[in-house]
Formats: sequence, C-alpha cells, structure tokens
Amino acid sequence: MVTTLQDILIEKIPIWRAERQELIREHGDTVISDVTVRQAYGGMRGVKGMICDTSVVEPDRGLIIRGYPLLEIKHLWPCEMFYLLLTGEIPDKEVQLAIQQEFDRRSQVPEYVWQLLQHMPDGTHPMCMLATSILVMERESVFHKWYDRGMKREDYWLAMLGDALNIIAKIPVIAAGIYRMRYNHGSVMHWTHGLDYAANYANMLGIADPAGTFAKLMRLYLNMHVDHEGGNVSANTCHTVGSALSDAYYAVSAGLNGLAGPLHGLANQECLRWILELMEKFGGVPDEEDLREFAFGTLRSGRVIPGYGHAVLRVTDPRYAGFHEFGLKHLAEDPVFQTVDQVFSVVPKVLQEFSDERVKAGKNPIANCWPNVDAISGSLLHHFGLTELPYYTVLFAVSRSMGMLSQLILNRAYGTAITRPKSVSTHWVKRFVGEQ
Ligand code: NMX
Ligand code: MLT
Repeated sequence: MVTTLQDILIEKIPIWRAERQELIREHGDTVISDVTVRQAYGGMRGVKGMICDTSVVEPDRGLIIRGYPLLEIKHLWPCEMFYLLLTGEIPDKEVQLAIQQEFDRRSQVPEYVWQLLQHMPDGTHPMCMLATSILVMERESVFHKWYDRGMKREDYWLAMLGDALNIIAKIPVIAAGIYRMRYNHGSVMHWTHGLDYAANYANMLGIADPAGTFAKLMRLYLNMHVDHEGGNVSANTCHTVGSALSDAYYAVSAGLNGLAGPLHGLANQECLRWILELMEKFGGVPDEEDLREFAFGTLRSGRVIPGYGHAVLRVTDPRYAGFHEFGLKHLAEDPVFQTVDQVFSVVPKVLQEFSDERVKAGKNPIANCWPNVDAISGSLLHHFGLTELPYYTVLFAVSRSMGMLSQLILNRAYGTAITRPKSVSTHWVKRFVGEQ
C-alpha cells in the first residue's frame, strides 16, 4: 500500500508536537537572542524570534533543506521536494507518483479566475495578476469551510494540506496562463496529466523547447527558489497572516505581495534590466573599466545594485552557483550570461569599495557584497526566449508557494501561536537608553 503524504504526517505530527512541548517545558525561559536598538530599527536583522523547520539559511553555506545543502538535492522532482519540505524525507517512486496524481486531479482552474484575469486593466503587473488570482479563489478554501463547521484544532493542518495541494496544483496553470494572456502569446494552455510539474509548467508557458533543456531549467528553477527559511519577507508575511487562522489563499496571496517588492523577489526583473542597460550602453559585454564606472554610477545615484547583497548570506548564494553551473553547460556563449559573469568579477569589489566609503562617512557597511540568486536567474530565462522581464518574479512565486504552504501546514500542525511581537516607540527607546 502506498504511504501517502497524509499518512506519514499523521504518524509524524504527534511526535513533533510532543518534542516542541517538551522543549518549551524544559527550556522555555532559555534566552536564544537579544535585541539591540540597531536591530529594532533595522528590520530585526539577525533576531532569532520564530521557528521554521522546513529549511535554514546559514550565512556561510546558504540554504539547507531538512539537513540537505541545496546543491546536493537540486536534481529532485518538485513532488519530491514538496514531500521533503513537509516530512524531512525523500519519497520513493510510488509516493512521488501518488503526489503527482494529486496534482493532476486538482489542476483545473475555476473559470472565474480566467474571466477576472481577462478583465484586469492593461498594464497590470503579472505579480498583481497572480496574487489576485490566488486571493479570488479563497471561496474554495477547505480550511475556511471546515472552520465554519467547527473543525477541531488538531485538524487544522489537514484542512491546510487540502488547500495547499489545490494551490500548488493550480498555480503553474494560472501563472502560465498569465504569461500567455499578458504578452499575447495565444490561448491559455492546460495541464497534461502524467507530465511532471516542472515540464508541465514549461509546456504551458509555450516556450519552444525542442531538446527539453528549458524544462530542465524549470525543474532547477523551481528547486532553487522553493524555500529560504521563515524570516524572508514572503514567508514571514504568509506566516503572520496564517497565524491569525486566515486560510492559505489569504496567506499565500499576502506572501506574494511581499515577494513583488524590488528588494525581494522583484530583484530578478530589476537585475536583468540593469544588465541589459549595461550591455546597451557599451554595445555588448562590457570591459572591466566600463563596468566599474556603470556600477559606481548606479550606487552614486542612490540606487542599489540588484542581485547583490543579502540579509543573511555572507558568501555567494549557492543558488547563484547552481544556476551558473547550468549556464556554463547550456549557454556559455550567450552574451547576456557572459555579462553576468563579468559583473560577478567586478561588482563585489566595487561594492566593497563603496561600502568602505560609506563607513568613512559614518554610514552602515554593505554587509554582503556577493551575488544572490537574482543576479543570474534572468539571464538563463532570457536565453530561452522568455524575455518579458516583469514576468520573472511570477516564476519565483510559483516555486516559493510550495515553501510558504509547507510552512503553513506545519504551523497549523504545531499549533503555532498568533504572531504578535511587541513594538516600542522612539520616545520609549530614548527614555530606556537614558536610564542605562
Ligand atoms: N547595492 C547598494 N547598496 C546596498 C546593496 C546593494 N546591492 N546591498 C546592501 N546595500 C546597502 C543597504 O541599502 C543599506 O543601506 P542603508 O543603511 O543606507 O539603508 C546598507 O547597504 C546595509 O544593508 P545590509 O545590511 O548590507 O543589507 P540588508 O540586510 O539591509 O538588505 C538586501 C539586504 C538584499 C535588501 C540588500 O542587500 C539589497 O537591497 N540588495 C539589492 C536587491 C536584491 O538583490 N534583493 C534580492 C534579495 C534576494 N531575494 O531574492 O529576495
Ligand atoms: C529569499 O529567497 O527569500 C531571499 O533570498 C531573501 C531572504 O532570504 O531574505
């Protein structure tokens, strides 16, 4: 008999709940983090104030999913990745197939979503189209329906699992539909039963892919963006909204709205735009001197260099490295990819110099001068003919939904409390520091 996702969670959840309860009982008053004035004003950077078991991000190693460094598991199929995030185990073939069949069964998108998308005004950003589509499907929520019928607290996760499977199955169909509608690529394409999740998404986008390399890129892309612990803007927003027992449609849509910001997921769009402007200005792959001048120009005009820096990482993002390996294998001669490489050889030094200048002027240093995932992903998409930059964050969103939903299911399983940190006023801080 196939051990389904639900069965294994039924086995594991009581163990995880007991483990948490014991930790809180035995060590509830142990201090794991202090908060400085700088952190309170500075986006709570580095404050350890929430729990996320799907993955951790280590400053010097990057993303580790359930104990596996990302690059060791970059070959997984999306169904396997979802199972791993949720359970901590890699499923066997039979279970993988069962999950695939769940997605096949749930992939039909309600007609009203297509109608809504057709009526959105011209020029609407694809991320706005995606977040709105998820939100409008809220009426389908299993969690909402069961809650209204008086569902027991212990069953919250089960209802959340139902919502998660529905959203994960539908989101690539909607996302691909948005691409085709928004950029006039023809009629919306449908899910093909039996075809894996990534190949399905690639296929529904309708990008020409005679050798299947774009589908391979999509598989890698979905794995590279799937999760990044709990504190990033999208996951943290989704977590907070879900903590009020708002259902998965409300919570994921909210998370996607956070992902749509240029300091977060939209950086992939911004980064390729920056690269293309750079190439246009210098007529192709720039030399080191031209590139230095261009990068300093961006910084001195008060803008950030997109794709560089990170709130947690202090080394090159392994997701960058994973994409770079793919690029070297499949598109080494592409001038946009070559420019990304050239940027990597120049920009970290420029950022370091600029950071030193900032420090001399009494400002914060740039904590990490190395590239993150967004510095490279767009160049690969561009190579395969996916050249509509504002669509790039939608691809990130399809992948990240899986991570956000895994975290939501676990939070409802654990009975995680409503999020409610304490804020203080500037007046309070002044008084407090005066008393020290
Ligand atoms: N270019 C210019 N300035 C930068 C950069 C950069 N790439 N990265 C950080 N800084 C500045 C930052 O704006 C801040 O300035 P100020 O004190 O005047 O506000 C200062 O350096 C200190 O910031 P950090 O502590 O280094 O970074 P923080 O943790 O606050 O922010 C990011 C992290 C990712 C928001 C920041 O590095 C950034 O804006 N990078 C460019 C945008 C980007 O690539 N975002 C994508 C992140 C990954 N993702 O996919 O979500
Ligand atoms: C992410 O993938 O969410 C980004 O790298 C941002 C983050 O971790 O803060």
